[in-house]
Parts: sequence; C-alpha cells; structure tokens
Amino acid sequence: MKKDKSLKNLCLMKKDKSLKNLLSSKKSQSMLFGQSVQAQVRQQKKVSILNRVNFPKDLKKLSKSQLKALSQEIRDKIIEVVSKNGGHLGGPLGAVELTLAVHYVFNAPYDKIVIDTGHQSYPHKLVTGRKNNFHTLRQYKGVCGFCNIAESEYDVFGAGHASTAISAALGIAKARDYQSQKHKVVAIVGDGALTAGLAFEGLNNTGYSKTNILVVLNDNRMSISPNVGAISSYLNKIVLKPGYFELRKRTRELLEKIPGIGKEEIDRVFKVQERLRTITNEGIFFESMGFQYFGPIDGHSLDELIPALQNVKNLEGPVLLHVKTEKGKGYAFAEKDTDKFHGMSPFDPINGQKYVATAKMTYTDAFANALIRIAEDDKRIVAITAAMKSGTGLNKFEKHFPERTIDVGIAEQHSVTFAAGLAIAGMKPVCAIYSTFLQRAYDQIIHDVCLQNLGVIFALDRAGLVGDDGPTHNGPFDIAYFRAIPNITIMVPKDENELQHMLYTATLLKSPVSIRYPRGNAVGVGLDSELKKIEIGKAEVIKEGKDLLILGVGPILYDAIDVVQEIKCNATIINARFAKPLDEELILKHARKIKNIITLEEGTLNGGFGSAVLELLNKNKIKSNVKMIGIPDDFIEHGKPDIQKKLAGIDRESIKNSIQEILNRK
Ligand SMILES: Cc1ncc(C[n+]2csc(CCOP(=O)(O)OP(=O)(O)O)c2C)c(N)n1
Repeated sequence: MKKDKSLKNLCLMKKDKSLKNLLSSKKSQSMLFGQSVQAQVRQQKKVSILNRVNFPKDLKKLSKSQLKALSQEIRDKIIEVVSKNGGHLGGPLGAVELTLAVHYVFNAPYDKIVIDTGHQSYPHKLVTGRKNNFHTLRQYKGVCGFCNIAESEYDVFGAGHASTAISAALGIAKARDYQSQKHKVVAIVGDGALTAGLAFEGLNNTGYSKTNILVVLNDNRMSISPNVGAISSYLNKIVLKPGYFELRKRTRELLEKIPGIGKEEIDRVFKVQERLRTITNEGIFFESMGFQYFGPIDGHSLDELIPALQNVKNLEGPVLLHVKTEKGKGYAFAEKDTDKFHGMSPFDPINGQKYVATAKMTYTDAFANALIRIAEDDKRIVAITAAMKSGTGLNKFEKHFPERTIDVGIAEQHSVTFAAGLAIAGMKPVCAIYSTFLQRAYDQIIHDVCLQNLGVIFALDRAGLVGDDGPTHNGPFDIAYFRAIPNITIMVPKDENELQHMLYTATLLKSPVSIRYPRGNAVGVGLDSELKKIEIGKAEVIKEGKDLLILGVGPILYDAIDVVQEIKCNATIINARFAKPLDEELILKHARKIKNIITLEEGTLNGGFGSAVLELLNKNKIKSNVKMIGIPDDFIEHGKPDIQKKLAGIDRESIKNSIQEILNRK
C-alpha cells in the first residue's frame, strides 16, 4: 500500500517526464516496482502526441520538442507491446529517433525507405498506419515482426534475413531512373548487417553505379552479440562529430545573407570543404567505394539527425550517412544486457525478467552440451557461428573453448567456405547455423564442401516452423535442399538423446553431415551418459503392427506415437533417422508387407524425406497408398507454433485425420 502511494506521488511529481525516463533511472525502477506499465502508459496518454500521429505527414506538423516527446511515447509503446507479445526490443528502441527523423525529412511512401532485416522496424510501423494494430505484433493475423510488402505500402521491401537493403534499394533506385521517376531511395542498414558479403556486394555495385541513393548506417556496435570483424573495428575508430551539420546549416545561412555571394558559389565552397573533410577522416573507406561519406552523428539527437538528413537529401550520387546509436536506448535493462534484449519472450517490464523461465532442456542446449563433451576429447573440433552465438548455444561452448569458437559475423556463405578450408587442412568444423540462414550458403555447401567431400558438420538449429518470427525465419527447406546434393549424410534426431549420439557420430565421419533439430524444448527423454556411434543409414523400428506403416524423421514421431496409441491403430512406426541415405532394406521390407504408408517430417514436402520414400518405392515398383505429412508448398505465416503446425497440417489432429483417412481408403 505504502509503496503504491509513494509510486503515485513519484508519478505525479514527474508528470511531465515520460515512462521511459522513469524506467531508465535505476533509482526509479525500484520505486516503480509494483506499478503496472499499463497504468503508467494510461497516464502518458493524457498528453499523448502518439495519439495524433498515424502517418509520416503527421510528424511534419510537430515541433522538435514534440518529436522528442514522441520518441519517448514510441519507446513506451514498444516496451509495453513487446513485454506482452515477445519480440525484438534492443534494435527498435535504438532506432526511434533515426526512424522519426527519416520520416520527418523524407516523404514516404513516395520516397522509398528500405529497412534492412526489419527487426528494428517497430518505430517505423508505429508511424506508418499500424499504430492501432500494434498490440497484435507477431500474433497470428497481427502485425508482422518484420517489414512485409503485403502489410503496408510503407514496407517497401520485405526482409527478415539481414543485409539485403543496399542491393534492394539500388534495384529500386535503378528502376526509378529507368522510368524517369524522381523519388528518393533510402536504405537503413545496421553495422551488424554490414558484415555480410551481400552488403559489400551492394556497396560495391552502388558506389560504382553513381545512382542517387542514401545509405544510412545505424551503427550501434552490436550485432546480436557485440559486432565482430575488421569493419566493426574500423567503424569504432570513427568518432562522433557533434553539431557538425547544425554548424554547416548556420554557416550557409550566414553566407546567404552576404550580398554578392550566389547559391552556386556557396555550393562550391561546401563541396570543396566536404571533400577536404572526407579525404582526411576515416570515412575514406566508404569514399573509396564511391560514396560521399558524412558523419558520424548522434543517432539519438533529433537536432543532429534532421539537419543532417536535410543536408544530404538532395545530393547527387551514392551517399552514406553514418549514425551512432545505442541498442536498447532508453530502457535500462536493455541498454545493460543488449544480447538478451535483442529479442525477448514476454517479460515483466518493471524488472526485465522473462515470465517463463526456460528450465527445460532445449535442443540448442542438448547440442551445445554434446559438442562440449565431444570437443574435450577431440581437439580438431572448431565451432563456427554466423553472428548467432547465443541462439545456437555456442556462447556455452565458448566458455569452455574460447579459442575454438569463431564468430564470423553475419556471413553464412563465408562461414561454410571457411569451414571447408578448416576441414581440408585437418580440423573438424561444426557450422552451427539456423536452417533458414544456411539457405544463403547453398553454393558454398555444394561447391566448397560436398563436391570435395569434406568433413564439415552443419548443425541446423530452428529447423522446421519457428512460430512468431514467421516465414522469413521458418526452416522447412533444409532436408530438401541437402537431399539434392551428393556426398552428404542427413541426420534428423527424434529427441535430444539421439541428437547427442548423431553429433558424436558425425564427428567420426570424414564427409559432410547435416543434423537438423527444431526450436524450443526437447522431448525430455533424458540423455545417455555414454555417447554412441549410430550406424549410418540405419533406421530404428519403434513399434510393429500390420495395418499401417509410419515412416518418419524428427520429434514429430512422438506425436505419431501418441496418436497411434490414442486411436488404437495397429501400426508399424519406423524412425528413419536418416533422410539420406535411407535405410532402404528396412523400409522396403515393411513396405512389401504393409500397403498403407504415412511419411512424416517437419519439413517441406517438395523433395523432402517423404519424396525420398516415394522415389524408393517407385524405383522398386512397390504400389502403396502413401500419404505424406509435412509442410506444404507454401510459406507458413507468423503465429504461435501450434497455429503454424495446424496451418501446415502437421499438428496431432492433422496426423490423426490423415491416419484415419488412409485407413478408411478402399
Ligand atoms: C542472414 C541472417 N543471419 C542472421 C540473422 C539473425 N540476426 C537478426 S538481427 C541480427 C543482428 C543485426 O545487427 P544490426 O544489423 O547491426 O542491427 P541491430 O540489431 O544492431 O540494430 C542478426 C545476426 C539474420 N536476420 N539474417
């Protein structure tokens, strides 16, 4: 009671201060403990500017001080919604002023604002017509967590994977020029995204093309973990230039007042001054790439951002504006623990703690623990991540083997060829990459690893459907894309115990291996204390019955086991374990006896495990009733995993229906 009263007083005293200011101050956090964010937000609404802002045109009516107040409200809104729904936090909080300034200076949707990756697009969504639905963020049929062209004309280019913005923006700018249009094109890119080859390819082509385009580099020195690599070190050396653009603007105004000096002469003076400045400063890297470089400026100061953007808006050719921001800006917990607050499951905004503690073992944990065990004995093991150390569990591995943990940045392609180099020279590299992100490295997998039959292990986390992040992050394709390539062994563990044995087995091979496992909690079967070698291409018979043959890979088998028990179906269930090579002998033996067959996988049906079974049956002229259960030829939209599974037809109910349907076939 007493606490509540003091809280109330505090809020009244600080009525003019925003919720964010209150939350940012450590002292206030403890005093605020117990007051719901909703209550604080309600209080905010009394003077809400956000209430009056729906589209970028509304921003242009605001004064600078109103824009500053709006930044706070946007932060409050993001914290409120992400704390309930889960989502990205650090990136969006760090991009608030930058987003407002860009929309203040440019005229979207006429001008095209391309946002890289899109996880930091929440402020953009809030001021481009999606404020009233923002509470549905990442929910099924709700606002998407990334930019999505189907959602809004302000989302110029869809993303989710990093580093595409420069190339896409160049394409958009070129199309504008071909069609004699006049709008501006802006790409907003993070320093993390700049570590990808694709971003460099984009810079290279853009700088050379001389096209009118603005790249805004949002440099917060963070990827998900601290950013790594030479480009990151280079950017860190470039120091802020406070007040530079304001000074420039004032100088111009002064010069314009002097009689006899025309606009052209002033422009010329500024151009020469700019050239001298960029020749001597560290922006020389971008200058050498063909960009006019400006900055760095403080990305949280609207007083810096707005004049800077106005200044570069009408320049000819490729321009890069370097902006320094803080990830998690304005929310003390997110500022302090940037890695954790990059993306969050629902949490208490007052203390920053997640509501659901993950006490259960996840597949990621099982992978990391097994790799640590194996690496203790096998000194050849090197673990590679492409900027996803915590997501892949390699942060744990790094604690044991820092010198054998390598973060290459957002550089999946490089990571695979780098691994190929390690393998050819006697090491045993393990590329721990999400299924969806490995798509980027397909040629490297074929050309650099599989063609040379090198012992690289691909540990594919988040294989299958991932839930709220949606189709950009779903990983349904890996079984199919790997199946097409000679020499590779595709392992699909049904649980965490099999995962550890498969990983161990993979390290004993001298050829490429992919092991795929889903997001989230493992089945909970426990772990054998001894690591076992599994015979390559050997399936496991889980249960024998005469009416139905269920052939599956992965944890989805447990759903089938449950369903079969529930409906008392007399089925043979086989854990195929390997999508390649198949245990042909065992499958054929059962397929010759049982006509009704169901294949099961949490992967695409196009060319996946079920296809492999069909090809085998066809090759051996076995005529069966086959029903394939897997992800259909579609991109499954964002929503909770159970909704996604239902949409894809791989939930228990769908499995049950499929079994009943095939058994009822005449
Ligand atoms: C190809 C690819 N690999 C990995 C990721 C996972 N990922 C999402 S955001 C992010 C960090 C991006 O850093 P930056 O561009 O600097 O944006 P910030 O979050 O710092 O604002 C990473 C690695 C991704 N989205 N795409």
